[in-house]
Amino acid sequence: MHWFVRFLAVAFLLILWPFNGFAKIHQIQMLNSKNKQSMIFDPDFLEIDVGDEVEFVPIDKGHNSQAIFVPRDAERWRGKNDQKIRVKFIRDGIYVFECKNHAIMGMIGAVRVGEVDDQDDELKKFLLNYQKKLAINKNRIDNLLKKLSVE
Ligand SMILES: [Cu+2]
Repeated sequence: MHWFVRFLAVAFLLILWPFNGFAKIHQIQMLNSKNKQSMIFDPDFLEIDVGDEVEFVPIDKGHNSQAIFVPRDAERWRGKNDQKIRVKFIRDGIYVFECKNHAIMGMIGAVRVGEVDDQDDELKKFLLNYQKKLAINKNRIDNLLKKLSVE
């Protein structure tokens, strides 16, 4: 490659670097079952960078993804049943989501975006209240608290 073309290519990449040209797209599947667990997001927890996107993929029918706890001033999302939706996270913090049809069965997950304080009493309180409403799979909330390290 001519040196000047190479120079332009490198300069172009350096200019793009701080923007979201390199943001990743992650996937979370919505499943009826996996490893003897029923009605589950897979994975149910992700750590991503600010600017990344998460695509919720309805592998099985009868699920949706909707935000139920988001950082202050962050936008919520509400997917329809059987809808594949992609959410872009532009604000750091912890986001919790559920499938409305199987919330009572603990079909819930979380995304940690960017740098977050480990202690978040509001989030912990929210999840412990949520846990009380579950008919089964209460241990999923304990696992989520562990992954979020806010127990
Ligand atoms: Cu569901």
